[in-house]
Amino acid sequence: MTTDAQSQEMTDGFHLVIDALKLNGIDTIFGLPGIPITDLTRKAQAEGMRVISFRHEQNAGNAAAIAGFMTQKPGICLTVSAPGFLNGLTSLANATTNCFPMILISGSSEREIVDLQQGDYEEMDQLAIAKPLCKAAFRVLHAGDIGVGIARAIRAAVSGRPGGVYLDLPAKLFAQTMEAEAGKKSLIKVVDPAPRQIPARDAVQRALELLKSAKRPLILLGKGAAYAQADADIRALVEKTGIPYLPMAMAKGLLPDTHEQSAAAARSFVLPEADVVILVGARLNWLLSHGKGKTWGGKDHKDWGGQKFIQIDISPQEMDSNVRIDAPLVGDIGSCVSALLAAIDSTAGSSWTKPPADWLRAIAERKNKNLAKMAETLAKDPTPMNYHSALNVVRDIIKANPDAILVNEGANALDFTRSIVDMYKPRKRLDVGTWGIMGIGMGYCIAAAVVSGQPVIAIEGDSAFGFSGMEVETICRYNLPVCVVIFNNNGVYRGTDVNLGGGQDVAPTVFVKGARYDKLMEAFGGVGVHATTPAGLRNAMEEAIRSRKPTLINAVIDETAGTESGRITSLNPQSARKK
Ligand code: FYN
Ligand code: ADP
Repeated sequence: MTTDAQSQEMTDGFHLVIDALKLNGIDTIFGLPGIPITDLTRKAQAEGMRVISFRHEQNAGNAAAIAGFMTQKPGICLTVSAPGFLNGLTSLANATTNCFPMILISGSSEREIVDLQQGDYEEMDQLAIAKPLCKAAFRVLHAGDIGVGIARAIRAAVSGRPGGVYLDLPAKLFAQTMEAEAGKKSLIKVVDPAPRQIPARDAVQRALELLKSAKRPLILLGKGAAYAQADADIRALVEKTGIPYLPMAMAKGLLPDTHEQSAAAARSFVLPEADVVILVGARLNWLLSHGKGKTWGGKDHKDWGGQKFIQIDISPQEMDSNVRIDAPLVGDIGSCVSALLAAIDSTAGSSWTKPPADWLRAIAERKNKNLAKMAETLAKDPTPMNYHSALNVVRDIIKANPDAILVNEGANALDFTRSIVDMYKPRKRLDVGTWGIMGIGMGYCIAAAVVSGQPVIAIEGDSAFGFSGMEVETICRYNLPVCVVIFNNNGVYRGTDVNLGGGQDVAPTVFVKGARYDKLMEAFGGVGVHATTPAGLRNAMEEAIRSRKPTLINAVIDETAGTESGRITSLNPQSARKK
């Protein structure tokens, strides 16, 4: 067998993988070359695919996952065997947890040696390890099966509830040759990879009846609603019914955050007060206090608040996962929302009764109070700069550039940005998601810029940035319009902790004081800015958007600003002993 299929009539594993991806409209690979997939990255580029090469596989995987979220096509991450595969695995698990479609393709070592545990180069039973962390996992042993393998991976990633898929490609496969004609015939162009799932008529009716009985209804939009790209129908549902809505973090902008029906600024008021809640692509997990407890008006942390739920979700098993779902509406969000709209039209015509005025008034009061309080805080200009005065700038920049994509991670840097920076368009806010994961920053930025061509702004805690910081080289290499703003307060949460043991080492949460992250960007030819005032930050961000040059702004924040774990302090156990 030759290692390089020169003959016109022959093809090989390398080309079949590329042809199968291209046949299915996949034009980008996020990865990191090395044994045994180096030639695959080269040949993919030669065949016209965009190959974005990273410095660490986890970042490539995060890029693939968020590309999947943004496009509804599985994002592809390509890695080498064992260690490269493991580095990519965190992002595969994170994609699965967040319901983002991605395919992790890893090269692997010789099966017969791996299975006998004879000590191969990068020996590992990757398929077995990947299985519990993803939606599906496949291995292809014969070139003639590559078409089926990739078709199965695509379907598994995007159909039903989207998620991560692992595809194991042993080194020997790539060099396998077969006749080009037979190879071509073996490929599959997947027809209707994510079939619509129409909700049952009686389920729609049940949801409608429950909705009609509501006195204090609320719509909760989650990132599943953002993923579904049913923007117009979701907006119509909100506006036609007049029901106040609350966006989860990555659903911000599905309707503009400035929409008068947004109850985001009255969150802790509407959750316990609502009587009927429509969940649209949002799970009742920890981010929603599991649908019960004090957040929802219950007496203690396990007590049901009395809400009735209509849940729109593609996964039937999601229903009743935490509390009773009175009206499950199972199907894809586009189909469910349009069915609900049609049912509203046919039963109520133009006479749909809007929610009671006292409910809307109470929300408006609470919301306006919070907005006024926020406006007051944002107007202050303290020295040193703090989260609020810095984010006031970011808020203006996003308002002036609503197509820009905002990537956000950290603890306080995440929580303050979420509530201060309004989003105006769908799928423009990309953040730490279901796990609250740190490290998605630069991977998400790179994919967002590559996929959309729009400017990307990352608001990063200084700790969060560290997980993917080396990818600023990647950002420079591909000359991407990414502006990274690091809120630098010298440590995890803040920079003021002391060593309780009294030794020479700084406390575990403290970093080098006065670090100049901007120099990191300059090292690779990008623009670095050291900003200590809102005016300096504003100038630098405006220039970054205008020039589209890779930019990193080291925004120096008061090192005492910020609280431990941000707004989720309650999840962080503290020792009862004093020392
Ligand atoms: C929201 N709020 C606002 C606005 N938007 N006030 C004024 N103006 C605007 N635009 C108010 C809102 O009503 C809340 O006040 C408060 O701001 C916070 O809003 P938020 O963020 O929506 O609510 P909350 O309670 O923080 O949400 C809970 C949560 C969230 C769990 C969904 O904290 C979250 O998504 N956390 C993710 C944390 C994470 O993953 N961290 C990474 C790991 S950090 P009140 O209504 O007065 O309460 C590792 O340490
Ligand atoms: P959030 O964190 O914003 O609350 P989650 O990730 O918890 O959002 O929930 C997203 C939900 O959306 C998941 O339960 C998932 O099954 C569902 N989902 C994703 N895509 C679709 C779709 N196209 N149609 C219906 N449901 C979807």
